[in-house]
Amino acid sequence: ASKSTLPYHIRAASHQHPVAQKLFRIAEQKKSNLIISADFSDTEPSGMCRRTYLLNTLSTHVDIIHDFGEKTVVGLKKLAAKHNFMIFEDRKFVDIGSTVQKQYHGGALRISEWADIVNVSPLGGGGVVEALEQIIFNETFPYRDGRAVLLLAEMTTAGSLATGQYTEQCIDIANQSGAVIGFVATGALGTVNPDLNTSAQEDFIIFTTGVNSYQSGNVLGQQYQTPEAAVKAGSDFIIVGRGIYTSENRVGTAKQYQREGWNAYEARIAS
Ligand code: 6AU
Repeated sequence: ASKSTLPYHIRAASHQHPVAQKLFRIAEQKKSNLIISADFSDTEPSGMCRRTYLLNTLSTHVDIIHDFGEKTVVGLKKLAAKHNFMIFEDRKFVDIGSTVQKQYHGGALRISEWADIVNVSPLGGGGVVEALEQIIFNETFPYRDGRAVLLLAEMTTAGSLATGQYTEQCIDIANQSGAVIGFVATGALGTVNPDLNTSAQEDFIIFTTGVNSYQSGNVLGQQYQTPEAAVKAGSDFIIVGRGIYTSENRVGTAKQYQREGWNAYEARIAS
């Protein structure tokens, strides 16, 4: 599978989607392709984002926040603006389009108001992406250029059914969409032209979970690879959860992942 050896700033300049451009720009500014998966269940977890200069994007699961409300929304948006990071709500929309529209826009979690990026499990086909696009590209929607979608093309869990033809069809769905900027996948999916030099060529971005420097798996089936292995395999942004937030020294550990991810990226673009 091919992977991009182009630097983020070139990809930022040639990408057509403003969310992708911003992701790449933040990466260059902070020298960080690290996404921290903040799987916390409180609105104010202690010390969550104290060193946000390390962070490209914050990945959230707001449906596990027991005191979710106005304070969470305002706090998240404020933090993201102040410290220049993006917010990826890892909601994994999987239902029929009409239900997903209600889950995304309005509802209890008001995801469309604050999440720059959301992801979709297109088990029911491409209609779910169309459903999100009807909201995002609606003339009355105030965040039109600031919202993007990822497709969950693979999963990191043992025995995942998202393989082979399923993954291929995710690529087809993405190619027909204006809102999809990339995939959650364990590595390159063969979608990136390594010699990308025309803005007409879609540059899908690979977001990789299951990243941990010290563990290879855990009891619930999660399977890990190191930041270096992930980036070498074509990951553009690494998503790290427990590897960072269960560490006694979260800031030091986040810094270490940031360095490992960035060094691997530099090695890849030099190759
Ligand atoms: O580093 P961890 O294992 O503590 O956390 C990984 C994070 C969790 C998962 O819900 C999420 O990544 N995830 C995803 C996403 C982001 O879509 C896909 C997947 O295949 N595996 C996975 O772990 O928040």
